[in-house]
Amino acid sequence: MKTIFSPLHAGHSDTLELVAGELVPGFEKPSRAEFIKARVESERLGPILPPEAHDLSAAKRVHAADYIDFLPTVWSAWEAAGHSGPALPFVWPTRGLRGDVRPHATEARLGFYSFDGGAPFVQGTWDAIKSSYDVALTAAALVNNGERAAFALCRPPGHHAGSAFMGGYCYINNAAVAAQWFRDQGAARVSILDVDYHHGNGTQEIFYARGDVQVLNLHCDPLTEYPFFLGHADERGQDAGEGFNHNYPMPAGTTWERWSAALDDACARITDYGPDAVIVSLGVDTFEKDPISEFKLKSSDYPLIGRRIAGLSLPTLFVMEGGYAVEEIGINTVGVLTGFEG
Ligand code: SP5
Ligand code: ZN
Repeated sequence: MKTIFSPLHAGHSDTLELVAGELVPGFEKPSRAEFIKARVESERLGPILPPEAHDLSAAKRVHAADYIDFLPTVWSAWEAAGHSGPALPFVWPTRGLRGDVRPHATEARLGFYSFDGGAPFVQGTWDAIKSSYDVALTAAALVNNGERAAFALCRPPGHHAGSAFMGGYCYINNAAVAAQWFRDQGAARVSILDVDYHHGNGTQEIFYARGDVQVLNLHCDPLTEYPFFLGHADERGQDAGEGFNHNYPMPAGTTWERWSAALDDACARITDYGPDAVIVSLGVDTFEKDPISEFKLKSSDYPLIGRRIAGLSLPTLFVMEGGYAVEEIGINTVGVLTGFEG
């Protein structure tokens, strides 16, 4: 399997996030991608290739144009406003406030285009976002051109980003962009299987009223876990999308036995749906040693995930999402991919 990777991810570094009342170094850090790349090399998964540059038209097929146009402007506007540390929002247009008037101040626009304070900007952030998008589209093209599978080693991740909001370390929803791109290349139906520990709220929001992209999410119950405000089992899609969204919320402490039963059910639904391609939002923060998560999957479980997905016998694009146990992130991620290859 080919891997697409860009070194430009590394400019998105030295971020901060608010955890339990304290600003702490961001869990979503450059070493994540470097450990995965090193494991792709040591396991000889296949060639590692650079992305091709794309314009932003594919991003604007799933995101609002004004949102996408805002992203490259953030850092320079933040600096011009006299700040030097990471750009983070602190105020949001929640219920009872005006969400229809776009403010001028950058700190307010950050809140306008986000659902949390978990998507910081530093100097290299836009170039990293853009490279991650290019990585996803370049890997998607490999699959569209007949490869059985490809690995988009995206950083930053994407599945929390919705049509007009960032959050949870995510800015452009790489998996959603790729799904729409497959549709635009002629695929009739596409499935997105999100195995990240956190609910992929952005992906769900983007496709919620559509029947041409099936979305399946395995995650920790939002009653107790981030992103808290979406991801319940009764969210099944609406209008033309009714019945095409499937959530599998599971409790903290979930191990392979329960998690793999959900995976089996999701895979059976994919087979019933009959897509032309499947996109795996590949987070490995389900790992027992993940520093921000509460599931208990073991490194030996990850190849079994890949094996089960291979059993779908569908063209498959793996898109990197979360996973914060950096020492094992390469082992677990590449474990899925080598398990897929059998
Ligand atoms: C892509 C992805 O996995 N995004 C996850 C964003 C999670 N943001 C909330 C982090 C909360 C961290 N809580 C730390 C608890 C430490 N015990
Ligand atoms: Zn996650």
